[in-house]
Amino acid sequence: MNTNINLFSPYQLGDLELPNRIVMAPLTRQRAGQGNVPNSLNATYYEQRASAGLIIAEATQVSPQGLGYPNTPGIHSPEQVAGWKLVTDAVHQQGGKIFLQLWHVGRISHPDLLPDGALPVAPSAITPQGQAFTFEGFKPYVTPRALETSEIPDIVEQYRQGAVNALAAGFDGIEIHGANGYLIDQFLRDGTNQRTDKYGGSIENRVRFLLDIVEAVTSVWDSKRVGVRLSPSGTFNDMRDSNPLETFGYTAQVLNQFNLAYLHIIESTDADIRHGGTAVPTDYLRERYTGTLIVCGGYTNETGNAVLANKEADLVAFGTLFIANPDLPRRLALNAPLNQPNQESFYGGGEQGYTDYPFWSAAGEQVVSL
Ligand code: 8OZ
Repeated sequence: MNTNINLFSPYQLGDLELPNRIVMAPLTRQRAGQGNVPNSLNATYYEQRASAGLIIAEATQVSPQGLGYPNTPGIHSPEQVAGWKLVTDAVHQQGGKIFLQLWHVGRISHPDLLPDGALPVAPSAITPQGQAFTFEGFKPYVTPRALETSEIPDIVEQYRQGAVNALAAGFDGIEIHGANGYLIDQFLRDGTNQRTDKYGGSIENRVRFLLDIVEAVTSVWDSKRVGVRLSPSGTFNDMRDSNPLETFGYTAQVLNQFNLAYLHIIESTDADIRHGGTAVPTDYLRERYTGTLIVCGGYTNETGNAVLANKEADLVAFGTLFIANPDLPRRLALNAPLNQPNQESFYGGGEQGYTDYPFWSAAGEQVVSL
C-alpha cells in the first residue's frame, strides 16, 4: 500500500520533519560578496525558497585552496560564518530547513584563483580537458599537483573545520559534495586517481578519502544530519571510470554503515551518454543503499510524483525549476504555470535573475516579495 506517496507527502529525515519531499538542489550562483562572504541578497534568495522540504545550499569551499570559480561562498573565515548566519536565520524564520554543501574543487581550479598562484591539487597529476572560469574569463586547465599522502589529513581537516563552521552558522546539516568531478569524485574514479598509496588502486582505496571525510564530519555532527552527493553517471569536468557500476555500487554500500541523513544521486543525463558515460541506474544504487535516497535529474511534477510512488526514491531534488520558481512547492501542488529560467543570469550578477522571479498568484499580479 502507500502508493499515494507523492511530492507533497511529509518525510521524516532522521529527527527532522520535512513538510514535503521537494528538495532544493545545491546550485552554484556566484553571488557571494568580497572575501567569498554570503550577504543579505543571498539570504533573501534562500528565504524566498524556504517552502522547500529541504534546501541544500550551494557548493561552498572549505578552504581557499578549494576555490574553483569567482564569487562562490566559503565556510572557512569568521566573516563567511557570519554571512551564512544571515541566510540560515532568514530560512528558519520562514520555517525552512537548510543544509550546507561542503566543497573542494581539487583540479577544477587555476593558479589565478589560488593563494600565491599555487597549482591546484588532485589525487594524480592529470590535466582536465576544458577551461577554468577565472577572474579574467576562461583559461585552459593546468596540470594539477598530486597530493602527497602526508597532505591528505590536512584536507580532511579542512572538511572537519568546515563542518564545525557550518554548525556555528546555524545550518540544520551538511552535505558532502562527492559529485561532478570535484576533489572527492577525483579520488573515487580511476580516470583521475592513479595513486599507488592507500588512497588509490582498488575501489576500497579510492573510497578512503570520502570515508575519512565522513568520519571527520560525523565527529562534529550527528550522522543523521550529514548527507553525501554522488554523480555515478556523470562526465562533467572530464570525468571517467573504467567500472562505474563497481565504483559506485561499492561506494553506496559502504556508506550504509554511517547511518547518514541521505545519499543524493545526480542521475544520468543525455549529455553524459553523448560523452561516453555509463549510466548507473538508480534502482541499482537503491538495492545497495538502505537509507534515504534523494534523486536529482530533470524531474517534473509528474515524474517526481511517479518516482516517489514507485519507491525508487524518498525525496526529489529540483535545480533549475527552483532558480526560476521561489514558490515551487506551491506551484507544483496547484499545478500552476512555472516561470522559465533565464540561463544568462545563472552565474554571477545581482538580484536580476536571482531574487526577482515572481511568486505565483492566481490573479496574475507579479509578486516578488514574500
Ligand atoms: C556549475 C558551475 C559551477 C559549479 C557542481 C558546484 O557542478 C558545481 C558547479 C556547477 O556541482
